[in-house]
Amino acid sequence: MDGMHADPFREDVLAGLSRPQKAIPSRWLYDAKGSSLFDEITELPEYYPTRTELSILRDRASDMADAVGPEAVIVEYGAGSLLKVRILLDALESPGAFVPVDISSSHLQSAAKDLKDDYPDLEVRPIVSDFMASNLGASLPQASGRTVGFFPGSTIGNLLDHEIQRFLSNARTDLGDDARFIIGIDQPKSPDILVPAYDDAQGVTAAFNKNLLTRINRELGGDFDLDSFAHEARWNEADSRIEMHLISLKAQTVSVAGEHFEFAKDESIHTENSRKIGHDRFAAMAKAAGWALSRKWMDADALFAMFMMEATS
Ligand code: AVI
Repeated sequence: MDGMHADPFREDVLAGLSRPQKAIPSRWLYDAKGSSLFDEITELPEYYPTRTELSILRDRASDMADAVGPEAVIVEYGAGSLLKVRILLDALESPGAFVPVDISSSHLQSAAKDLKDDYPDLEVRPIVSDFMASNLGASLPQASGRTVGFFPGSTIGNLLDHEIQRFLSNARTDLGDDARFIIGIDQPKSPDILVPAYDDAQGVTAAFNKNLLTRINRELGGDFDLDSFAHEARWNEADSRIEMHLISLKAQTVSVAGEHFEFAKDESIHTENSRKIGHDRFAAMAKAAGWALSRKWMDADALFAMFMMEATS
């Protein structure tokens, strides 16, 4: 065992391909190519979540701002382009500070600088951190307003149950007793809408999923033949989630980092869960972590929800 050279990607892939149901955590989908394919996904006609959440924000930002109150400190988890938070910031009464938290330092610094250029009077204090590993309490600026978490994008749906509980509990501790939290969550709906959203006609989501195999080939010396695997989006009704799989089109052996893995024809690698969490389920998760749901904003078709939580004592 060579602890000095631990490579979490290698470990996750080798362990994941050794399971009876082969599975690789979805965070590894996001190398540079995967991140740009995801940006393309958000513009697809079938992928409704991004544009629906933006429309909810635009329509309801002043209501959200009233619920937040003046001089608030906004803490955005897993901050990306910072496009969505601008809509909230524009509606807030004299926001106290903005704290974007993201694992990618270069991305975070440039997005924070662009934001600062447009909001010269706002204190912007980026924190480079995995939002899951957060212990941000001491780093947060003091202001006379509330501390408010902001987590748009339904990224919470890509986490496992225990990860959601850990994330919400950490946020409750970090944000403090008078905190609020605004979170965007995709809602359960017909598979006739869900499946095409994750298996679009142009094949962008298929390319996003298969890019994981390209990444394994490049970074871990794998020999996956991309034409021997197909993308599949599967609705799992019992767990209220879309699953992405890569299906082996034939019986084959693949090697990765010198290890060999057998695939039967039609056997899959499970690469992502995207859970659709409705009101009651999310209220129970929030309650277990010290939060109460206090508001909900949805689009007219109830495709997507933004919830507000309040810290409970
Ligand atoms: C980032 N996340 C919220 C996306 C989702 O919808 O679960 C990732 C994604 N996977 C396929 N398409 C989009």
